[in-house]
Amino acid sequence: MAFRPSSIVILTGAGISAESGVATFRDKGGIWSRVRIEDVATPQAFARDPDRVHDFYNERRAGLDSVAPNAAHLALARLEQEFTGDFLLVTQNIDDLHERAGSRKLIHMHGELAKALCLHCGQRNAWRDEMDTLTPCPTCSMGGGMRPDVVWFGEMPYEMDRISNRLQAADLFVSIGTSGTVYPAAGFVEEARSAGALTVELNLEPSAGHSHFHRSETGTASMLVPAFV
Ligand code: BJW
Repeated sequence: MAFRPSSIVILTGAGISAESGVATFRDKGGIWSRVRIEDVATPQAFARDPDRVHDFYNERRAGLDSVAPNAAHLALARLEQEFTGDFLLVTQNIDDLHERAGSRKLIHMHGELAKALCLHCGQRNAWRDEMDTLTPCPTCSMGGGMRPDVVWFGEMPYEMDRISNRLQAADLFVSIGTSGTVYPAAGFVEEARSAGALTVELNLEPSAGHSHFHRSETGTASMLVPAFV
């Protein structure tokens, strides 16, 4: 008899956007081979040299204008529309390609490039322009507190309670295009599996946690994801 899930959680990582032209982190030539995590992706780096961190994110934010969703993003948006059970897409990516493909039931657990967070008033605002240390907050007008609304190492990823609840209830968990090296996302497969979900990985190569998956398929996201959906 065919397996008919009633609650699906999908986790995506940088690999799903690679064929759209967005750089991954840990592949050959990836972002972490060009810049050091300690220089751009920790709260300490931002405190030490905010201009350096702003430059890094300004460049990546500007890059969003020249990329578009690929067949894998579009297939997940179609799955969300056509699936009648509970559906949640959790992405580690800070690009907006899932939204541009049509996904709506989506959590950006590592934040969003197209949002700014004010450290003075705590307000999040949509943000497409450059940002620097003097940029005033559109809400409280204070300067010196604006930062990209992204989750750096040592910071708590967003909406962990909601994600955990959905992992506990899921009967299908699918991980797409992630190396499985960054926690807590890397632990989702074990959480879903121990709660009874069928777990599937779709990635260019077996991830660090591939042995935790019931099924692991290797190939490009643009080939594997539409076929899987
Ligand atoms: C394809 C493909 C194609 C290619 N088709 N596939 C020891 C010391 C210090 C900290 C820790 C520690 N041990 C654990 C930690 C915690 C730490 C962590 O996990 N560190 C590890 C590195 C060890 N985690 C954290 O700090 C997190 N917070 C946390 O744990 O909070 C708890 C807490 C906080 C405070 C108090 C108490 C508790 C936060 C993690 C934040 C991660 N942030 C980043 C940057 C975000 C902003 C930005 O983008 O700049 O998020 S790092 C970076 O890695 C980014 C990504 O979302 C994340 C995951 O990367 P991803 O998506 O997997 O990309 P890659 O490049 O690694 O993999 C791509 C994959 O795709 C590859 O496998 C390819 O093969 C594949 N691929 N092309 C299909 N076409």
